Amino acid sequence: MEYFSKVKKIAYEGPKSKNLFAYKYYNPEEIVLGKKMKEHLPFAVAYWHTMVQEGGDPFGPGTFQRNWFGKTPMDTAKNRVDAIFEFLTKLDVEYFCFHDADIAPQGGNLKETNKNIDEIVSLIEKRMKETGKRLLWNTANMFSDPRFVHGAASSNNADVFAHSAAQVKKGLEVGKRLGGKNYVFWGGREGYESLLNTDMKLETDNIARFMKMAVDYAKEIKFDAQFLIEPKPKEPTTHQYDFDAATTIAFLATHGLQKDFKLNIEANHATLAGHTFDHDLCVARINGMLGSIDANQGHVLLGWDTDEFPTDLYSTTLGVYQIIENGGLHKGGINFDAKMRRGSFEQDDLFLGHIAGIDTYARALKAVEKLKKDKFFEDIIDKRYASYKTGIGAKIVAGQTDFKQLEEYALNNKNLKNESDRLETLKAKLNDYLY
Ligand code: XLS
Ligand code: NI
Ligand code: NI
Repeated sequence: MEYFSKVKKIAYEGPKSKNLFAYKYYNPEEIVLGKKMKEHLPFAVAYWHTMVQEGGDPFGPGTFQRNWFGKTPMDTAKNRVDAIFEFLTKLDVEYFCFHDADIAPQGGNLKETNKNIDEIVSLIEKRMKETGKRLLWNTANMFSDPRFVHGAASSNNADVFAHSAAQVKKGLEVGKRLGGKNYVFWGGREGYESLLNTDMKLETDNIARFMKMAVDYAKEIKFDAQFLIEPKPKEPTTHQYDFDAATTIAFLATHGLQKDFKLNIEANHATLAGHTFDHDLCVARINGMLGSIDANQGHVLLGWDTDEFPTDLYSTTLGVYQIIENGGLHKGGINFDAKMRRGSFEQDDLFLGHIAGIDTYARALKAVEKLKKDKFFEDIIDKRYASYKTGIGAKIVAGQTDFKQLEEYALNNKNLKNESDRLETLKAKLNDYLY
């Protein structure tokens, strides 16, 4: 059956087009900064938001009209496979991402669950071959089921740790079978509510043990995906262990895991942590840890993970700038971890949300192209740090000086003078590039 029968393949029609179901800026084959747009921006659709969300909120049930519900959970799961591949094909997006729990329903026990997964994975594999679509990453949902009430790898209950290990083991096998490019850990309930009852050292050491076992198993089965950790500061727990990029990098370094992992940076998680999107991307990038992106945005007035489609050109442009400075995302991609607002309940709205996000990233890429051509940021940085190019500054950077020399320099220096940043002018100039 055709699930989106009213929608034809979304094509580039240019900025003047009035057709809602068309790209105005995303022109996949267009060359920007030496590469095709689609190579700069390897988009992915998130199974959980697009196929599974029903649009409920704490005050009311779901509103989303979807035509893939079947008689049994397995029927629905099978219909969803057909629906997502139709969606990817019509949207002209190459990648998708999923949690184990998104694709197949839980059985009465682990064995039955794995059987359900295998059955659905066979269907996915078939559709991937037919359509050429690819798996950007998969992950394990170790937060929804009540067994994860106290965490997964950080649970106080070793049986839950073991169950989680079995789940990730299966996830790695599935990732390998489907040729997944990355494997993601978002530490859903890996955090704590209160130190009154928490052994933080044991919990974080256990997470590290868990990660090591995952890396070892992937090697054993020759699954060469890039492992990614997705930082998030709060929600659901008060103190999430992977607070932000810096905290997560420190955790990986402490436990000797830095070379086995990179980060999946989500825009709304960065802002929840009190950072900008580009801040967390930059922290990851300068540490050689920028792996992939969960594209979305928070609402400026709401303090939680609202997972809106990214339409803010300002923050997206600064984000794309970091991708370009990173030399691209390599194995990573741009996954729309974004959902429709409850009021956008028609099934076609799923296209419109993705088109809005994709066009925003495309416009951002074009803005970055102009910024790079003008050496906008390069000139600012060059000028601002010029004192490190010559004289004492050059010596500091080359590691050719010490405190005694620096004291001597300071004692003789009659001319210490700072310059104004003129940040207001810079911000106003940046606006010229955005619209
Ligand atoms: C939740 C996370 C989640 C991860 C995948 O806030 O963003 O959706 O991306 O588990
Ligand atoms: Ni995410
Ligand atoms: Ni999120």
